[in-house]
Amino acid sequence: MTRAVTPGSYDPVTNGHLDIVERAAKLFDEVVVAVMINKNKRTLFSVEERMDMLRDCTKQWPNVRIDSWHGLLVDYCRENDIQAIVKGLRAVSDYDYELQMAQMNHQLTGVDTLFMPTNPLYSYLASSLVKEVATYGGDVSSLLPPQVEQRLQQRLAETR
Ligand code: COD
Repeated sequence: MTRAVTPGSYDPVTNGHLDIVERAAKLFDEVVVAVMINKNKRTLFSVEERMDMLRDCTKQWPNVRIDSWHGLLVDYCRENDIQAIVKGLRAVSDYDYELQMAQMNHQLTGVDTLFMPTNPLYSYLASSLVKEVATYGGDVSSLLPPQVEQRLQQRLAETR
């Protein structure tokens, strides 16, 4: 069985993330979307909330499942028999850091990283930008699934 992971913070999941997950799900028998827990990073949504949204947005793909992990991604891959890490590349600016991580991860355990060019529709899209635009009342409805946008607007209203 071929198995890949698409790791990220997913705070919250965007249409850019989902495009990569959908395409990965066509290439691998199973794709695990792993919410990576970084205690030093402040997030708008809890891990459970981010996983909930991901479950809801990926339920149409039967070979996709959602998980979370605290620690090194390579350890997650080893423990879960995952052969590949799939990452979306938006721009050259992503490449330097992603290449460095891919090489480090390969050096640590031999796991390979596959880069997928982003769909040009989403090449400017990042969770952090979506949150910033939404905070100041900008329209983000085309960037997120509707149920995620609703939860984002709710959360921002609670924190105002
Ligand atoms: N189009 C296409 N792909 C996209 C888009 C978009 N618009 N937006 C995001 N993506 C993809 C990218 O591949 C990105 O890497 C991934 O989705 C996740 O994005 P985010 O923003 O949710 O998550 P990040 O960038 O905060 O995630 C970084 C990781 C958590 C993956 C990374 O830090 C990690 O692997 N940490 C685990 C600890 C570890 O092993 N550290 C050592 C690394 S060598």
